[in-house]
Amino acid sequence: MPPLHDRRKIILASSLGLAAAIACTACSDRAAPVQSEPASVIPLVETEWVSIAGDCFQMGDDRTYPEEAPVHTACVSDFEIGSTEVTNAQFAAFVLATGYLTRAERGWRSDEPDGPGVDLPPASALFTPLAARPDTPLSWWSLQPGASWQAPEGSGSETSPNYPVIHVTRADAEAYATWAGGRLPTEAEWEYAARGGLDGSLWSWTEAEDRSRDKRANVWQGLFPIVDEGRDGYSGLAPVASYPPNGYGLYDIVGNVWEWTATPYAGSHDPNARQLAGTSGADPSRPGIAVGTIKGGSFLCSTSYCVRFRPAARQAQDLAFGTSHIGFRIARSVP
Ligand SMILES: [Ca+2]
Ligand SMILES: [Ca+2]
Repeated sequence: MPPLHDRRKIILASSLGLAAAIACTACSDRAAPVQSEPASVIPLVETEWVSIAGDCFQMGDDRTYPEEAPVHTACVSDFEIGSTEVTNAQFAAFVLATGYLTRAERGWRSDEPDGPGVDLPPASALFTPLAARPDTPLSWWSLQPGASWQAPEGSGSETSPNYPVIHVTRADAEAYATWAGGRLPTEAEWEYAARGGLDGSLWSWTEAEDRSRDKRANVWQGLFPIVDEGRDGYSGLAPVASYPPNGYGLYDIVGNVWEWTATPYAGSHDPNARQLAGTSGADPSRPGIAVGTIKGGSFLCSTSYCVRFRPAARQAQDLAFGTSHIGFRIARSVP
């Protein structure tokens, strides 16, 4: 079988139609971006599954942030996981088949369970570098009306088929996963897969490879959150599989977009924290908010602010909202 990069050049009639469909949902009367893109970025719509042999491993990290500790033994069964983050083209196939509307497209009513408790119009959280927002020096996140997976920066903005889908909640991701014949990975499955066979490593690559980090993952270079120098080739999102895979053949397992897992967030790996988290999750800094665990960091991760583009890194995310730097990949169990 040819490598993924070559297989992505295969123009499938179905993917071309879906790519054109998603392009048109975002740009209405403008030309579909896929029509002018080279064949190398024509997306595959089907999931490229990677088989992971189950094992026990050392999960977590005691060398970095406290929420990643303590290192402990975790075990996973055999499973399969998508080689890339779910793309807009893949998500478009789901939407076309089911008519699904994401939470960002629906907004919230104040009386809906598990919501923010107030009426909110369709919107999603959008990052804007401070250099572009001198009027709001203390915040680089805002709730952008009209922002969704189809219009990532708000009404009228455009996206591309081969970019990771963003502005999705965990429930949105779970709906896609179920339709695609899978589920979200657990945090343990995700972390084991992200390590790529490098048990105990700080990175999803070797220490030697870390010397060429700018070629390994899409993160932020420069002073966060002012200016992203883009020395890794991209300021902001990158098309999936733009960087080398890890040892298990997984692309962008760190960087590009954070990825939802099925695991409720706990403040650390301490058993007491896990028990406190229950099924709704618990973030000690925001008690009472239902939170899930996201993994892998994003294009916003920077050594000057947040070194979370590592397998052990983890973060809480409000289940009610997506953002412009969170996507997901799917997994499935092996019978
Ligand atoms: Ca980058
Ligand atoms: Ca990622």
